Amino acid sequence: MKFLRFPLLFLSVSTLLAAEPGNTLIPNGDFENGSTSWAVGNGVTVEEEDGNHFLRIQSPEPNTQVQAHRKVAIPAGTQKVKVSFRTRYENIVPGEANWHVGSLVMHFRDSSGAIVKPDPKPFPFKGKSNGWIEKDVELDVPEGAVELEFLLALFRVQQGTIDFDDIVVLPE
Ligand SMILES: [Ca+2]
Repeated sequence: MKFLRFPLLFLSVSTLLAAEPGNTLIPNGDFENGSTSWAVGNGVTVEEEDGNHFLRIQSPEPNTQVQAHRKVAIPAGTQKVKVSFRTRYENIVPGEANWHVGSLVMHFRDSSGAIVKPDPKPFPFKGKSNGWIEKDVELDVPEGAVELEFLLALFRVQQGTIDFDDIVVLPE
């Protein structure tokens, strides 16, 4: 029965990868504790499928900004962070401006709360994703930055739904 061992090995590796990394800088980036640590606006909910929880942002009417946000502390001396997340979206019809789409936007901020440039490039999403997709980016931490702010949003779209899960921020 040797052939059985490969599927079992694969299963255990998958299970390990699904666990929240212990040293992520963004607790509850996987939404398993609901919206704890997140500021969520109207149209934002935490949903559950097969025991997994994720954030859902749904446009209630055209030209409305619907968002969740939070800031996470960047430990002193951190030069780079790797940000990864999963998203799934459907029927996102953009609004009038080119930034009127679904988006994950990040800003570095200094100890006074001011934005520190350069701003990380936003992740724009429109149309549909055909299921969950994974995204990641490595960011240089600008000098003076002490926090990384996350904005998950539908920016004044005509309609649409976007889900986020497994947001992880790892110092490198
Ligand atoms: Ca989750």
